[in-house]
Amino acid sequence: MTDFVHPDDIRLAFSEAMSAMYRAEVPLYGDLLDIVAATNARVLEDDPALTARLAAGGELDRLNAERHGAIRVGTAAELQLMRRLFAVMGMVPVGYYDLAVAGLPVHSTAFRPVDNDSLGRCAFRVFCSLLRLDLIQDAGLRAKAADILARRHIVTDEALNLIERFEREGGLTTEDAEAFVLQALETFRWHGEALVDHATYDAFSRAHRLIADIVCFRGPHINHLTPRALDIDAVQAEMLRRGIKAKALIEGPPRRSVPILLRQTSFQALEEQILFRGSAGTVAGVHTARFGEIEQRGVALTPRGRALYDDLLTEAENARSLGDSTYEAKLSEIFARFPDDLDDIRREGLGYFTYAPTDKGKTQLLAGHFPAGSPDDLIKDGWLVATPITYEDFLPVSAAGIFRSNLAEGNATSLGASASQDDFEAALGMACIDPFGLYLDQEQDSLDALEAAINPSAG
Ligand code: OOG
Ligand code: NI
Repeated sequence: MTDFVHPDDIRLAFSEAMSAMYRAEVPLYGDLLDIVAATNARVLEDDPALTARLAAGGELDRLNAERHGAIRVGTAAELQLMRRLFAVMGMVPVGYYDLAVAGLPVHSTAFRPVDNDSLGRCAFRVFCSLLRLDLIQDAGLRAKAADILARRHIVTDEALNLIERFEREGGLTTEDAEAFVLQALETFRWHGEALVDHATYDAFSRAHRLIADIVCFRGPHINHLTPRALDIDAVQAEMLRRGIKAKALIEGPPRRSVPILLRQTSFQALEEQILFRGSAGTVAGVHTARFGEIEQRGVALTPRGRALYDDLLTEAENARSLGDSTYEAKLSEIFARFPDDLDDIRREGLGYFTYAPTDKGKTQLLAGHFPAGSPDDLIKDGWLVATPITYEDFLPVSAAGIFRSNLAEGNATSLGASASQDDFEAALGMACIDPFGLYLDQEQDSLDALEAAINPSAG
């Protein structure tokens, strides 16, 4: 049998290559990485409990290479190409995010590894949005967009060959995997020349700046790459100290002692020189698409926890227009109703956890005398330890805030379109995996493993 490279290793190599490429394209990103690495090292030193929890969840080693990127594609065919390209790296579509409610003519998924070992190898994710052509009002513009998109090739011929080989043979050799990484990179590279003339760009831009960004270029340039910070407030303070223009507002839940879900903040998009096509050569202009972002991840919430989060966030939403500091104060006040203690979160069924015997419990297990009892009692008596599962996905309201701040858009006005997960999945060529199911499986697997260790004969 041929020796294939593990998809986790291809993803790791690709993630590093993307990071190096983006660092060369956007120097601010290099500063971000440095600040996050220094802050994370300090947080780990100051917080042994957090360090132990991250180690227990297999997250300590992955941290420095952990990041997510975002791309935007124009058609079903392009989305399917992305699905196939990311599959080579063990990344599958998880979650469906409707952004039309927030006034953005796209809907999205995130390609990511799903099992914990793979996440531990390399937690690289790509948030991928698909343009909803049906939301372009003007029929002429709609047709023009479709025409431009139908003619472009966002994946190189060699990348396509390698994707097909992967699908046919079930893997890639070392040589092919290396070639694949280099070829895949081409899809996400920045191109300073637009596919269209300035007038066409302006027309799309007037319809929606996002449409111009998606339709007028050679392909889905990576628009940000986000490192994971362990203390987003500390990173943000350091950015401001260095004179980097951070967005004042952090999207997501407020600062708490137990971080939940995801907190994110982004930095002003770059204004970049673009060459547009002209009747006599090229014409210079500018475009803004790429920006910086950092994030902090917390406990994955159950549907019950998520419903509470959504309710509280909706309640705070009215305060958004009152300015950032009023909003932040209001958000903290409202979120006081969300338990801020790991045991409470677990006991109230708001978050997902894995369960494992403590050292004392392991000794009992080996001796065949593990005490009977509910997980809660066993935890209280020191036989069992619960480790929170980290949220590996995204949040639609936060994503909308990130999109908007970088499009220089004002407040959200819903496009009045219905969420269309069925259409998205038809375009993708498969269903988006339900993230709640993944977290639940992980929790259940840990309980099953415990049960099997307690009753080895029962299996
Ligand atoms: C994607 C914005 C969403 C996030 O972290 O929520 C996102 C985009 O601007 O294309 O990346
Ligand atoms: Ni992002």
